Amino acid sequence: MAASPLPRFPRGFLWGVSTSAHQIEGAADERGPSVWDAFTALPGNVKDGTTAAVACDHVRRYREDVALVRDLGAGAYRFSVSWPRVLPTGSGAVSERGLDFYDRLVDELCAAGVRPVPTLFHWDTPLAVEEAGGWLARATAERFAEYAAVVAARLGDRVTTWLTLNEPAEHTLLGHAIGRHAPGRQLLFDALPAAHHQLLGHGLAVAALRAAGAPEVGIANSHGPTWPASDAPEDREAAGFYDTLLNWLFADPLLLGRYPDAVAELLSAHVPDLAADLKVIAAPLDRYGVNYYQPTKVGAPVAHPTPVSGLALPPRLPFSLREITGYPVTDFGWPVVPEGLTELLLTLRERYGDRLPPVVVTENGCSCEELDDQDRIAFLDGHLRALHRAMARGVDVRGYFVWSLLDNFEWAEGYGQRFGLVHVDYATQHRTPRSSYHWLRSALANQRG
Ligand code: GBH
Repeated sequence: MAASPLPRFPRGFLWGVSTSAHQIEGAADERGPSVWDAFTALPGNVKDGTTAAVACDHVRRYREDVALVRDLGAGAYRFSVSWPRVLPTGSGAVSERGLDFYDRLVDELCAAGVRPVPTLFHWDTPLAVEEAGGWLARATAERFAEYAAVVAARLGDRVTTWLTLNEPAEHTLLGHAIGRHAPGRQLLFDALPAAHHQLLGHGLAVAALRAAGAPEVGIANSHGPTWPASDAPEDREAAGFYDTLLNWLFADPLLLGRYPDAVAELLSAHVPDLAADLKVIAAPLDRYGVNYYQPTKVGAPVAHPTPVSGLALPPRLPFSLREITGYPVTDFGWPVVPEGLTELLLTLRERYGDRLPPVVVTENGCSCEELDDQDRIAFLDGHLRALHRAMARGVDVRGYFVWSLLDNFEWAEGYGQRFGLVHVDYATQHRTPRSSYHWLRSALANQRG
């Protein structure tokens, strides 16, 4: 148990927990297929050979899950809407059954006094949209905005806070550049149009949400400090380039209305009118969501890259990942570096100044299997203190969401990594709150007291 109580966060600070549709919902036969259904069907793509066909059976058990959020004392619940559950082929015919599910979920949350915070896209592109080119095709951005309008028309009377995309950086890198995630493309730098079209889809969706009267709109981007492997110029240069791809490729267009130079050059060959698109992409936002897990150490390319934190990058890239040592690691092998969150938030504030909207940490958490998960308590305690330090130094942060409420389908890791405050026994679907759940509940009660 953490020794001293957490520092006090401002009144009105939004405390929440996060999940995503594909990772918890199950009921795959009640929606259209997504790229993840196709990807998990191929042997070798998911470590334990599992799929998310049932996952946490959340579509049937959502009432129990909302009760867990309520009893935790959280003020908000971030979930994602499955595009193929609402539009089985991505556009055209709406599934009333699918929309009804989110309608009931939102009602249940409101009745429990929990603010619903939907994310419109957490990586589960409808298969039909993928077959028409997926995020490599410009038309997907338009289909996405139409889908956003459908969801907003149904839920907009009760939802105040919307997020468009989850981590377009990871979806580009893992899904389109190196093929570790669905849709499994290995395009390296030719994946950049997928980044641009996600951003364009975001901008068009913001317009659709505004037209539907949405009061608060944001995005959830993955961020982490990039640490150069050494002071040698070649390591610094490699780290700077990686930093651009992970952190600034997505944030600069959103917040400054331009791409970093290195990226603009690579993209201009693929995009007819970059300047016009950037105007759409840079639509003002009310919240800037930050998903933080860890810093990354990066150096010059090496002949034989070794996997770091379970991630192996192909050899032809102009940088290589290096092991961060000297910190505790999670079950996943990721280093636990709370001060990286302070550093990151200060960097965002410095880079964007007043153009940075109020920040919400939309994901932070760790993989830890034990029911008495003291390591997760230490992780959350450390990161909340680090967050508070950034706030004390002037970063405007309005909320913090733990990833995740429940153990769930952890993408290419299958069910092997467990991020839940609540343990899920997949054989029985029994939910058991871990020690961290009880710890967080009393920390939140203290904040209110
Ligand atoms: C999030 O992605 C996702 O939004 C969520 O769905 C997922 O379940 C959760 O995190 C846990 O994984 O660069 O070698 O140091 C997080 C993206 C990608 C962040 C890998 C940490 C570490 C690998 N993560 N990265 S490395």
